[in-house]
Amino acid sequence: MPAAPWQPSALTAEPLVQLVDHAGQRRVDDVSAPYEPLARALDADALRTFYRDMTLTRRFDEESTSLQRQGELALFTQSKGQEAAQIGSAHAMRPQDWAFPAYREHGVLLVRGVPLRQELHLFRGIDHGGWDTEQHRVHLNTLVIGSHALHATGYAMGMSRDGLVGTGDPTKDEATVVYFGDGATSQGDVSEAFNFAAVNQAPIVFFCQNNQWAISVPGELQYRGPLSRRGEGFGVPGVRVDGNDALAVYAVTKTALDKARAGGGPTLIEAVTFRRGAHTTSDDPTRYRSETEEKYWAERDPIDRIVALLKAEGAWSDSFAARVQAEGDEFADELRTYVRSLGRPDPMTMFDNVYTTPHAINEAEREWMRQYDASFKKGGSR
Ligand SMILES: Cc1ncc(C[n+]2csc(CCOP(=O)(O)OP(=O)(O)O)c2C)c(N)n1
Repeated sequence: MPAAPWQPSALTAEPLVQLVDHAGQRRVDDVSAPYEPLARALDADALRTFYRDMTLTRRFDEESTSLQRQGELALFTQSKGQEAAQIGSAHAMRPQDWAFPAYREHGVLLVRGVPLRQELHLFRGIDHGGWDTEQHRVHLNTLVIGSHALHATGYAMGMSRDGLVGTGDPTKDEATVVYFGDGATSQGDVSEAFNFAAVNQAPIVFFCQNNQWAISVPGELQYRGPLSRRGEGFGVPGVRVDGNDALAVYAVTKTALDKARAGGGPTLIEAVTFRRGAHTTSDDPTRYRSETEEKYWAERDPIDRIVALLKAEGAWSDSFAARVQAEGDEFADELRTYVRSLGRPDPMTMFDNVYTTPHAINEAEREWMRQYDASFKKGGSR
């Protein structure tokens, strides 16, 4: 008997908001209808900006991966395939909102104006990124899976206590978006965050990019019920959206953020997407996933989809594509030059900026490290 055709596990019968199909055609059904007007309100310029941002994010992936292969970075986490989820959701934010990323939200950082080259400090082992979090309203990356869901919830609760929620003034009301993966939902921290957020009606959007793999662990070994319903028992309503459809992601996130800022409490968004690259540059996905699966998702690539939409709607031109390409080339050149100029940091800098005021343990550790380092220099073996 021939084997049953491969089926993506994330594509269950669970309702999914989709406004543009993978051939770039607009569509609407009962589930997506409430979101359709928000996507229709995006004009051709806005859609071209989505394309530009997604393309630059992918370029960042490609260049950073090459830099890692050349020994300029210790590690890199690609966002290839997840650009629509990131660009669509980040464009739904207002300037005063806050984002709490995990470690592959390069597209979110780009939209928020964080210089992406600065994110590479982390992957080179220089510092934790070190961008001005207040200026961009983007927290530093978090590599401890799921922990930042609690930090973001606490931050959102602070927004409520500071009287920045439900005032009715769109320039004042604030909300928080926290990004995490499907694997993070298995962490207790994420469940605790759901509970705190619901009980306190915190202005927060939990944005889960279900890219179908937690390193080598597939969805079917991570959860039995749909992730979009994971918050319901805590009192956090959920929405499942096609994470490769930037328009649907934008509309769903904007709806959830507007509700949060107005005092309507948290929402969980499950953006169904696919990590097209490796988990990190240390991983080899060919060891655990099939070519059939990769091909299926390559045909649903988010950038190809928005190109098809722009072409179908007469919003595409070769000169526009060339401009974005030139911008990408310049960005990539600048990124390479910058990373190579960073050199190696003095190991002692790891003790700087740990505490705002002098701290006895920090000072003792600094002194131990200084002596340890000096011991190598004496023997001349370092
Ligand atoms: C608390 C904790 N446990 C384990 C790890 C090791 N780890 C790093 S990434 C990862 C998988 C995360 O998968 P997911 O949340 O789906 O995010 P993705 O990397 O797919 O975006 C794990 C288990 C970690 N960093 N932190």
